[in-house]
Amino acid sequence: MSDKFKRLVFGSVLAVVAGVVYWSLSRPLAPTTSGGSIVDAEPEVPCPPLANAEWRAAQTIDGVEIEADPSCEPDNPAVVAAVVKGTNRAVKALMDTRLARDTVIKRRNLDGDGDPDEIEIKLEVTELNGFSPNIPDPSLLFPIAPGITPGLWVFTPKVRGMATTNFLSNRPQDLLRLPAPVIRVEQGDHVKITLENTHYFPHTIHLHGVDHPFMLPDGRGNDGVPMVSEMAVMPGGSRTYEIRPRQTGTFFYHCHVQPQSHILMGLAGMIVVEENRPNNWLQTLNIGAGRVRHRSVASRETYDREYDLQYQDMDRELHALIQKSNDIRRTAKAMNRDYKIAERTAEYYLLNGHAFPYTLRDSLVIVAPDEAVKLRVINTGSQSIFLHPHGHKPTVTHYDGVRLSQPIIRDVIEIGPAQRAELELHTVDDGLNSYGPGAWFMHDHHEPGVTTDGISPGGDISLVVYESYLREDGIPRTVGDLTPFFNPAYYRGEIPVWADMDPQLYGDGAAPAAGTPHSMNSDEAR
Ligand SMILES: [Cu+2]
Repeated sequence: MSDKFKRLVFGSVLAVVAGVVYWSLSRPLAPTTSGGSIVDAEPEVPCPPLANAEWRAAQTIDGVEIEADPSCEPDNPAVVAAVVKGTNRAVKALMDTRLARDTVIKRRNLDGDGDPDEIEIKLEVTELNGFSPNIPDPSLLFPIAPGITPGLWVFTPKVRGMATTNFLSNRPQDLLRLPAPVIRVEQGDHVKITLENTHYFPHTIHLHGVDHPFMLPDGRGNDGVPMVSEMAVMPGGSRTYEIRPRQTGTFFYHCHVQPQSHILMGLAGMIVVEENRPNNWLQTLNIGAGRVRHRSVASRETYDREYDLQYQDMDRELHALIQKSNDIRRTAKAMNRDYKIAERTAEYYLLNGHAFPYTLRDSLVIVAPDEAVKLRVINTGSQSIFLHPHGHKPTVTHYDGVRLSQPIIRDVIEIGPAQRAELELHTVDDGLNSYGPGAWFMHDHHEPGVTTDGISPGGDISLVVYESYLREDGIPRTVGDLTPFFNPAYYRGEIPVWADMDPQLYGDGAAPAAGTPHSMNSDEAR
């Protein structure tokens, strides 16, 4: 290659790079509906067009069978495949994810039954909606509802590459979200869970309800309680917790450093110990909880579908503390000395990391008639929930991972902080288990739980929705239009309720601006 040609190529590359840099710096960061940018679009559409619509279909990736998920925001099936096979084995699927090569390592089959029993899991700590004085908006913007962005800490799977969706966006990539991933292991597995502390505060992992030794044979602490079993994992440090669980069930993992703030900030997730079965390749992580798309052998023996449901409540005041300063000494003081948890009031109520209406995108319980559906429910908040699925009376089979000697059938199930309930939802239309197909509300009957900062409908509202009541985009087919709630202005209290049903009676006197959503029944009123 001649020198002149090299200079020409180099000059052209330089010009293109300079052009891209100039374009990106001068370009206004226009709001978009997904993968978006600095500020939220308002109003939004209920289900932004899915870039990867094929993610919804049942499929087989790298030999891993993945169930269909017709919801608006299904999980990336390549992530499911990678965590089923192990990120050290699923080389092909791994390329379509941002998981690290060592996020879920699966090694030897110890009991000779066709599945790996040595499992290593690596978790990090991610701050969402954090703040830096150098940037006008939160970094890793994760709205829990339209326009609502409390500061959060969450256990996330170890990832590779950028934390954002792309270099123009401040939206986190899909694996970095609330809640912490559901962990699934098999009874008797040799499990190592490593916390790599990628955060500026000390943290630990306590495995609540899961059978684990207090100390490991080499003297390392294993209970996750700082100053008692071990010292906390400092920023940049790591610790490996080891379990060989003898009992099955639905359990809880959480940080035990300053738990009154760290658990509530989001460092809390579900861990499930599944029954040992031959060829039982488990979906080791369920990102964002919700539908389990590769279920255990035991689940497939008994149930038609399975969902993981994590409820939590949040005090706006606590979550704002990490958005006020970039000085970790000030933040530590504000959070651990000045904040009075006994005066706490929760304004936000979440199911699987989102409040209504975002729960409609990824946290519906989608069913069909005459099915048995397994629901694993955990409450990682600080108030009891009183879970009520309209149109159904589920059977409670387990509390805190222990099977009840006598199952209980109820239509309101109380679940206190840290407690777990396992439910069977039978969709047989017999007037007891189910009243028949529909798009049935499912919510916390403790009334604040259906609000977001006092505004209804919000909170942890979701639906038990039969497939025949689902639109093509995965949003429930309802009598009224739910679009008005996909708008930050609604949760700022700027939109009068019922105004479109009768603008004279309920409007604020101003003619609605073109394109402004008003109420549930906008189509009927016109
Ligand atoms: Cu912590």
